Amino acid sequence: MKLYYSATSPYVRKVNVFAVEAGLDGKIDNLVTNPWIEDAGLLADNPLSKVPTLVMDDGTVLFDSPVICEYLDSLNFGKKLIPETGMDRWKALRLQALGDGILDAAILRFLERKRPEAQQSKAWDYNQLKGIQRVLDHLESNMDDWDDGITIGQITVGCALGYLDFRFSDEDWRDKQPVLAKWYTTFAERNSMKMTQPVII
Ligand SMILES: N[C@@H](CCC(=O)N[C@@H](CS)C(=O)NCC(=O)O)C(=O)O
Repeated sequence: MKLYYSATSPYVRKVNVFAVEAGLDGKIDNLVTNPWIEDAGLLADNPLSKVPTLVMDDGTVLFDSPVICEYLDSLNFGKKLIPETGMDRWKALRLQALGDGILDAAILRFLERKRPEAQQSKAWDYNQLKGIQRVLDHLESNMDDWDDGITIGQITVGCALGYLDFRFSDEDWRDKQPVLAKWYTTFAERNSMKMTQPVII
């Protein structure tokens, strides 16, 4: 399998962490691309021109990290990372949605900061920040509801917190979320997280 890859994309990281946790380490070749600059190969495979985009061995293309992770879990012969039935499934998917929501807002903030300063909107940035803070507060108060093992939900939240540290290290979230911070310290020690640290190339 091939994965259109950017070393700073947290959604790509999510897929790569998921692959390692699913026992698929070494089964995916990362194909380095910059989705913000037209890449003919990526455009031909994904009209959205976004990473992650996965090309299966038979040439079938999948995109959007939740879809790619579903596929990877179908190849996972160990404990499923996306519970297949029951309330565990809905809780894991809901947690994934919260983690992806943090990422969507954080990416919007990052892109806003790249615009010429005169065009940046502080109010708009603040609105995204408030959304992230609301989700962090929610996570902090609801962690006793998390699955004991590892699921797509925890992987996504872990990658989201990693992205906040990577891009917004001046705004430490740990002060207000000590329980989440403690969880993340342990989670970040997993091999899958260490192997996929974001780097600016
Ligand atoms: N919902 C998508 C988000 C993917 C995404 O937004 N990726 C960014 C990089 S972090 C991208 O490729 N952006 C390029 C663009 O929007 O043109 C997922 O979960 O995979």
